[in-house]
Amino acid sequence: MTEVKTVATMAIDGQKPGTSGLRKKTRVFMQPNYLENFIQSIFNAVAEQGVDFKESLLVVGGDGRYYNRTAIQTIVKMAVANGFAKVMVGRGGIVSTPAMSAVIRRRGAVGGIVLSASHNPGGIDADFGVKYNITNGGPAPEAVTEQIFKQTQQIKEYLTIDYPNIDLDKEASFRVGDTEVIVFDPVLDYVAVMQSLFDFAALRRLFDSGFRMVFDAMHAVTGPYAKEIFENRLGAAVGTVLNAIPLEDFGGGHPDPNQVYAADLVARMSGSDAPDFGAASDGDGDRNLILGRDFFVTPGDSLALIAAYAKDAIPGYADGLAGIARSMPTSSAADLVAHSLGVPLYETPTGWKFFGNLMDAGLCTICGEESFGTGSNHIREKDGIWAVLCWLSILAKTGESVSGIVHKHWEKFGRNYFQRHDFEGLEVELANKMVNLLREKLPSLSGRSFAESRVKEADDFNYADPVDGSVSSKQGIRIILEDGSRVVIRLSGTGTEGATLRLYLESYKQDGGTADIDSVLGSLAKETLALLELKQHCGVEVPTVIT
Ligand code: VG1
Ligand code: CO
Repeated sequence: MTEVKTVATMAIDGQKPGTSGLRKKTRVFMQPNYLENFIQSIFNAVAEQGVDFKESLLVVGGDGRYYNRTAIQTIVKMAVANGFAKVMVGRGGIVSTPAMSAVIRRRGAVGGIVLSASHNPGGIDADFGVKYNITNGGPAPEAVTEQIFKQTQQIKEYLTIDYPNIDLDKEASFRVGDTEVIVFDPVLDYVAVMQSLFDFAALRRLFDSGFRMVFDAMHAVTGPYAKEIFENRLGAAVGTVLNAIPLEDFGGGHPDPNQVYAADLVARMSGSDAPDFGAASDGDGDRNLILGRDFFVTPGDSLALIAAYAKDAIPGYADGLAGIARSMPTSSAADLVAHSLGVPLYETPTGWKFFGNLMDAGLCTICGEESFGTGSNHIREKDGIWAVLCWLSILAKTGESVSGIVHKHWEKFGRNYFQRHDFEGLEVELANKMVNLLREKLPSLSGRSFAESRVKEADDFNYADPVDGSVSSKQGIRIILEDGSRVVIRLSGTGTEGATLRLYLESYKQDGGTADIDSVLGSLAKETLALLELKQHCGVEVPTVIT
């Protein structure tokens, strides 16, 4: 039964990983050999690096979406056939992205496979995804995803075994051929990492004092983690965690924790009887939304505030920060904090894979992206529950409200007004053509008047990794104005249908932060759309989502 079977296959087009793994429609992944080809290509790329599977542990899990369980069974059989010494599988197939990173690091795994399309909806007619994380626990960097892609183009066969499906719902350890298969509870590994960073006793006292919170797990992966940490360990009231049971279609929702898709939570956080604090996480548990009573904290401000308070409010960072990193489109609020702390600030392309080298080299401690991602060097992924624990620690330490803390910060540092406008469902060719035309215009923009100021610089962001020197080009068009305002324009690399244009708008003011954001950023948005000729090229002019 455990005899290795070599199955002939043929290369399938389009298996190129994007910003975060390979994401496609679920039905695409369900086509014959589609998943198998990609998994074998990952194994082939890892083997090419000289890894001996006979000595190696592989971790497998996903966010619980439709096809998760089927895919896990396929992967376990392929891992056995490929000769891994050990395969660890999350119970119920549920492993959040940050927990995967923690488990890989704590258990010394060679890597892990996360089955998730993150914040994209789930279901047979929605999205599925596969992401490979390397030995440091982080998403495979571009050099590795390129190798995987190369393998997908030349694959001729994959290895598997004929074997009954394993029981995913019972913790157990058993042998399949020469491989030890372990079904384990990843919540415990994750909780241990959180306990090593945060003062759980102090957070318990916060809840004992009557502090009220709601956490929306959006029927995605964080439910079991959040229940264990907030309700069981920290004593938050039972019912604090909403939508705690992971569902294959996320209850029909869009597990993207922002003001648009977490509208129910935003409504619960409004009015004078609202809880003190609200938070949510996405499909695979790496993003976070932070809300106060009638108050939304932008991810850029959240990153800046966590960095500013970490040393005093969180024991895991008592020695201070080595540096802060943010993706290029993220607001510069964190830069001001880095400056005041006297630590370096690194600006990377979009995608968490670019932070790994910086953290491995000890150059930065805390990282963040405007797309509701924040994290630190405790693992190598962004971490939704970690961000919530950071905020709870800040609230416990200061005894102030969420909005009070943010307003104080704006008084001291000024405010980086920031919004992202997404235009989804554009035709790929038209969107590419439009962005290419803008790229051609860039050299002629400098000096031209733009949104009540003038263009100081316009370029396409190129990144040279300070650790290994690798270069990533065309990572987003930047238009920087003389008054310090900025627009970034790029196309999404995580979608599964059409193209999504993202406009990132930022304007800095030392005004205590009280201006109306739409009036601050309005002309910047308008002029950028005119410059892009979005309406002429793509036939739309109103964003589908504003965050
Ligand atoms: C988006 C975000 C990016 C994030 C990526 C993965 O990518 O902009 O900041 O790292 O999603 O997050 P893109 O290419 O669509 O802009 V997740 O939580 O979807 O793994
Ligand atoms: Co995610």
